[in-house]
Amino acid sequence: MSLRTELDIDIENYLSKKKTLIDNHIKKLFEEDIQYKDPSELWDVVRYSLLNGGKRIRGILCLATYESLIENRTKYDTSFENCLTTACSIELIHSMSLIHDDLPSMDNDDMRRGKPSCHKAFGEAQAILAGDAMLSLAFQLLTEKTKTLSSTQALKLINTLSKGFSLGLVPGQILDLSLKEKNYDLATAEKIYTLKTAELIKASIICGAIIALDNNQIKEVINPLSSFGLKLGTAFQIIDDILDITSDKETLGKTPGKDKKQNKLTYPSVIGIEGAKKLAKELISQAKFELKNIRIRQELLSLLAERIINRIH
Ligand code: GRG
Repeated sequence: MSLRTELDIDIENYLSKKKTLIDNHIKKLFEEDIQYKDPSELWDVVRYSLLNGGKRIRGILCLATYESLIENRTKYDTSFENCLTTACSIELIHSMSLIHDDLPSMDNDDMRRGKPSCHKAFGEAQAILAGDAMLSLAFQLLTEKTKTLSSTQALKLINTLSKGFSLGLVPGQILDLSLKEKNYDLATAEKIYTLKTAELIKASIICGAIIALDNNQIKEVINPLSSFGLKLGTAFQIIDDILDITSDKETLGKTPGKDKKQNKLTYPSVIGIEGAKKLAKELISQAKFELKNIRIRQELLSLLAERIINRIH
C-alpha cells in the first residue's frame, strides 16, 4: 500500500478498497478467534448483522483522516493495522445501533441493508443481546488488538467512542423518539441530528487523528476536525432523510417513506426537500472550509465529504 499523494484520488475506487479492507478485517477476526463462535445462537446473529453490506462510511472516515494526517511512511505502516481495528470497532458500534434502531420499540423496521432486520430474522431477545455483545466487543478490541498503540492512545479512542455513544447516539435517539407529533423547528432538528448521527461520525474522524498524531499535534487539529465531522455528519443525516422520501426499497435496502408515516421531525419536513438539499450542500462547503487552517492533506476528506452528499443510498 502506498502513501496517497494529492490530486490523484479516484474516490469510488478508494471507497471500495477501504470497504473491502474493513470487511476482510472483520471476517478475519470472527474466523480466527474461537471466542466468537460459541454459542452460535449469539455469534451467528452478530455475523448476520455485521457482514451484511454496510457502506462502512464511518470506518472509512477514520482511515481517511489517519491517512490525511500521518507524516511518515514508517509510522503509517506501523499503525495502519491499529487504525483498521479501530474502524472495525466503529462499525461494530454503528451496526449495533442499527439493530436496536430497527426494534419494534424504536423505529420498527422489518428491513435493513436489503435483508430482514435482525429481530425479524432471529427474534427480539437475540437482536438485543447481539447488539449488547457488539457494543462491548467494540471496546474489547481497542484494548486487545491495538498493541502497537500507547495505552494513552487506546484510552483516548475508548473515551472518544464511548462519549460518541453515551452523549451522542443514545440522547439523540431518545429525543427523536419523544418528538413525534410535537412542534417542529429547525433548531430541534439540528440538535437531534447532531446527537443521533453526527457525533459518531465526528468521533470516527477524531479516532483517525488520535492514531496518527501525538498529544501536542492533536490539540492543534481537534477543534477544526470536530467541527468538520459534525457538519459532515449533519449533512449525511439530511441526505438520509431526503432519500427516505425520494428513493425506493431496492436502492435503500430498507423501507422508504417511514419518516412521514411516523410523523418524524426531519429537515425535509421542516424546510422541504429543496431547502434540505441546499442546506446539506452549504454544510459540506462549511465542513471543507474547516480543513483549510490545519496541517492536513485536505483533498481526500474533501472528496469524501462531496461524495457523501451525492450518495444514492
Ligand atoms: C443500544 C441503548 C442503545 C441505543 C442505541 C438505536 C440508537 C441508540 C441509535 C440510533 C441512531 C441511528 C440509527 C441513527 C441513524 C444514523 C444513520 C443515518 C444510519 C444509516 O447509516 P448508513 O447509511 O448505513 O451509513 P450502512 O448500512 O451503510 O452502514
